[in-house]
Amino acid sequence: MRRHFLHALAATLALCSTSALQAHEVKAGDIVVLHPYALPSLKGAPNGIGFIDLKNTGRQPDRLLKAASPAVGRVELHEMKMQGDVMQMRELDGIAIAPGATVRMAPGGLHMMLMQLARPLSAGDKLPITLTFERAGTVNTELWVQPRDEGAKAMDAHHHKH
Ligand SMILES: [Cu+2]
Repeated sequence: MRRHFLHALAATLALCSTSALQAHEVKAGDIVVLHPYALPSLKGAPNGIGFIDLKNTGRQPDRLLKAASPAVGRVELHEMKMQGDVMQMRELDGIAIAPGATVRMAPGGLHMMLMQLARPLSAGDKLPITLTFERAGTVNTELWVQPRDEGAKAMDAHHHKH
């Protein structure tokens, strides 16, 4: 029994250190930017795709106005939605974050389109990115390039272990 317990503990510790390595966060005023990441780019693809979660810990609504990175031509805020049977992507002029709310970007939903990559994105790369909020101002962070599964695992570990 004791042996099993130790195994479980070791597994938990391994998960936690994994999430610490793969998830990071940064604060701008009342906004917490959680685990910014990007997917490795597909071979020959001109564009990449990145994700962040935005938590508003304040009492005022805020809005992500734009994102920019020196590593790409420009960053667009996009939303994917099913229109009937067709998945459609449209550019947003901002993303509202209500007080107390967490806005999650994810494959198939809100995302940042990294247009005109200077070079392909490979797992392990870190892409500097600057986010500008209406109230919280500007904050710099990095998109960590990792395959989708690792990103999801890191998020699960983060959300379930704390
Ligand atoms: Cu897009």
